[in-house]
Amino acid sequence: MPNLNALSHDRRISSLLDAELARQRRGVELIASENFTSAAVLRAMGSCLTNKYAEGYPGKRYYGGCDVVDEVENEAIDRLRQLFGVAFANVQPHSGAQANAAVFLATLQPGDTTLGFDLSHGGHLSHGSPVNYSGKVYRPVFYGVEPDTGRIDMDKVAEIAFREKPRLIICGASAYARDWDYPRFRAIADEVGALLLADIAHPAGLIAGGHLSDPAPWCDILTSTTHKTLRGPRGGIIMMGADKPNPWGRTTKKGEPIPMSAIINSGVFPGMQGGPLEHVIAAKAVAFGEALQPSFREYGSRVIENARTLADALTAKGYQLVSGGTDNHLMLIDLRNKGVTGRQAEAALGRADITVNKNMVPFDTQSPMVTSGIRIGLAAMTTRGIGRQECLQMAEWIDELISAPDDEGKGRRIRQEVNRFMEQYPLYPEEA
Ligand code: DSN
Repeated sequence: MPNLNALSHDRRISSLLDAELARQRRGVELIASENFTSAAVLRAMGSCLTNKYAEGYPGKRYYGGCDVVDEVENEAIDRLRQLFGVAFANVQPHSGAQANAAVFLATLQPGDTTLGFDLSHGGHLSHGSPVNYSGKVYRPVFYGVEPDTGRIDMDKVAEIAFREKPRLIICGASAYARDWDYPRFRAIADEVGALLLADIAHPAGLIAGGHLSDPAPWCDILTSTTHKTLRGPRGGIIMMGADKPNPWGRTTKKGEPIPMSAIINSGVFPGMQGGPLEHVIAAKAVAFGEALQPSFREYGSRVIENARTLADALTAKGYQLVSGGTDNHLMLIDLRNKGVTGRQAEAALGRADITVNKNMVPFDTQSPMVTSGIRIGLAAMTTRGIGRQECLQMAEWIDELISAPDDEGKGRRIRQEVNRFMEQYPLYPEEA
């Protein structure tokens, strides 16, 4: 654990780090995309590797002095390949959005059609949103969920794909509580001649633990973040189940086919990024090592159990969950029957140190800054050690606060209960 006292000469930043650590310790963290890393991951992040430039890849760098970081990066690659049982891994993307950008750059031409999950139904900005490069440079079309089921109808995906002829189909989301039908996506991609990308940023840790369907045998390329259910440092990765010659017939100067792995690597560097963050890559390696332990599989089971317990408890209190429940670590709650917006609910819960994010629900009539829903995830609280009883307690607090979103007295009272409760689940106890 990096010692925060080492920052004592910079009182301003030191006190802000202390304040953030205190906030993380005392609150109930239900943001579905967050988690708490181990102290070992933090230690690697705060290491001397941040001082090193290493543009290129292990053994082929544009800087001297890379012997050690080459070993670090190779170790991260090997562990990631083992974790997901894949042939190829690139651990350099700085984030999930940059991993996606590198794949788009490597596999598409400007103006090519992409087919992704609608952002307003739970998709991601980097899958073709008009405000993102992916919607400005390419021609995005979307599938979504059905109004009555809240689930993706694969026949509709097929219909859109046959009509629009995308070059790339993307499965994966930021706020979809259900597993994915990768074999059917594969069949559709094959029929229209598209590449298939699975963005597993949210469920990656649950896939690695064997709790959800494995996209690697079906999808050409996988992208992910490393900091959500995978519980590593903030960052991105790209993988392929198998390496193959590129499908466009691109060859080297000697006329040899260029493998997809080389095309994806060049999409990351020099395509999208300069120097890799080797301190983050070291922290990724530490996290992948942790995820290879049997305890990580048990953690994944508990995440899913906790999510189901909270989902059932909220449903019993009259909350409407999009798709009626969850298969993974998260749930999307449509608050329209409660007469409360997502923004109001986020603020009411925040006053009691329960952190969630407001979230659009499918067919939302509110703006993205207001929204009709909230998204809740259990990855972070499961890391802190909670189980079934604690999920039931959280359902009580959530319901009390959302039922009276302007009651500041109730917010103060529940905040005290939350803070006392969290004292039982210490975070980084070695840090003063
Ligand atoms: N911002 C992330 C999330 O919250 O799901 C996705 O990039």
